[in-house]
Amino acid sequence: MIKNKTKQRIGLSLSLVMLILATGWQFSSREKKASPPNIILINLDDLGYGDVGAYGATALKTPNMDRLANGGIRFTNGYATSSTCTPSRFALVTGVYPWRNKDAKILPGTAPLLIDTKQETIPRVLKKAGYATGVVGKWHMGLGDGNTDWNKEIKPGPNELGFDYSYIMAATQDRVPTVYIENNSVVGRDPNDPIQVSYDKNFEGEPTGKENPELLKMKWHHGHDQSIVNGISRIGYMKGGKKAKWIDEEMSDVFLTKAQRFISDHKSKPFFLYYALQQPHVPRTPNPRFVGTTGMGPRGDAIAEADWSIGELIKSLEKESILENTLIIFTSDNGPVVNDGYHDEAVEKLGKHTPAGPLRGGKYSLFEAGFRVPFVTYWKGTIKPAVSDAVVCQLDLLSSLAHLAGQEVKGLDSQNYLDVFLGKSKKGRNELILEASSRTALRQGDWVLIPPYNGPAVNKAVNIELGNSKEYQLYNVKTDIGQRTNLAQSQPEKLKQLTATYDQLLKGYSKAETGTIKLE
Ligand code: NG6
Ligand code: CA
Repeated sequence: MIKNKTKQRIGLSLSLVMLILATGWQFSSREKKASPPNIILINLDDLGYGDVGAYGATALKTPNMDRLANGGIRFTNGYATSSTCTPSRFALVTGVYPWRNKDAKILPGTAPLLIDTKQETIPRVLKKAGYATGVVGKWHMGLGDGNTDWNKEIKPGPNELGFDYSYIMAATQDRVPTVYIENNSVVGRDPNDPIQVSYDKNFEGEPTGKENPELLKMKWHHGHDQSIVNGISRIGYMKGGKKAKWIDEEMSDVFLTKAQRFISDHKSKPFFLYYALQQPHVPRTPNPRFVGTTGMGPRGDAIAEADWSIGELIKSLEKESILENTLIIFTSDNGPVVNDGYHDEAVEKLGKHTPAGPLRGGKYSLFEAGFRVPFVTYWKGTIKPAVSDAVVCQLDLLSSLAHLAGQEVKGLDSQNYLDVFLGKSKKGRNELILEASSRTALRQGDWVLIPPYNGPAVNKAVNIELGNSKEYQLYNVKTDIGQRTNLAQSQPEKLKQLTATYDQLLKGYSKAETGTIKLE
């Protein structure tokens, strides 16, 4: 009897425990589903459409970029909004077309913050959804109010735009100040060795690349002949901050470590990490571990280094068991350039490699290679591997990611294409305005219209066709990806149609308030 009762009791409590466990499990799995994924936005600097194995590169190996591209959706028509950095990044972060902001041009290191602190941004909208937000790497969207004292708090910056954490370089690797800035403050600043920065004139007694070529380990080709840091002359003048100056060859590891730290610090709640690698922008300074590994000189070696870093980042996610709960977006801010101002053997050792792949032009250009870039979405276990020909643009990440996190955004150029980014639809953008140094072009369907522009056909210093012509240019980029045949003469109806759309779009925009869109 007693035995039986005990048995019954044990049975009862066992089933209770199981019930609790079961409902508890159900609850937590439901919770898991309801909570949006981590998001990592990997943005390279000047990586070309043809620089990645999965996009056709054979002379250069990019196994980790390929892992993302082949295990996720590889977009063949993925665009940055612009063929240079600042406007491209401005549009990415704000969801506003860069040509609407007259200041969205390649910025010096002393430029004030380009984005209004009341502006909607990806980190801000994700923060509203409970995300921890961080940026590590290249910033190049201005900092401070224009009168920055680099020895004090540098405000406003990323932390005033919705990023909880920031570890950045102010502008580019080839521009002063050559220091890291963590949460608005120069890392390693020293009151006894204050930092001074100028883009107008040199500080007395400081050597420059122009006057002291004997101090250089990498010679400048055009521009880049001002202050010398680590044997490399830069754009702009800088004095002081000896302890704070970065060592170029360590930069990739520094950014990777900060990115990994951010991930491990925030693994238990959804996080958004904007990981903005500096490669393969000039000066190309791969760590000695990568020097000579590609046979292509520093440009190839820097890409190999970036690829390795991406692999390490994926490993961190695996180690924390969060890879399957993380959406990774991999892309580049603009197209490729081989010689961008230093003698670094990029031209001599290029061999058969084609950084732009089949596309015409490159960085700075209104032709496709300026802004059509590697573009991949990867989410292990959720996104089915595929190749998508849908037209997608970085401009639309803000709305799409907001949607993913259950947020709505209004009044921006950014549109919601989440289904396309997740591979549920192949219906991308029908119309997209593209920008190159304040000139604009239209992509509509399979067609590209480039209106007439004055200016040189080729930028001789970098050896890139800019897309300028006295004539209208019309290309079918589906049948003629290399933009070899201008159909403006032979397809007058198409030309008329695209010109009308282009005029209408731009007219619509000029009526709207230009520049920033303020939040209520
Ligand atoms: C150009 C620089 C180039 C690069 C570019 C910005 C010269 C001659 N050229 O002005 O080297 O720094 O600006 O690149 O100075 S971007 O990827 O940040 O847009
Ligand atoms: Ca760039």
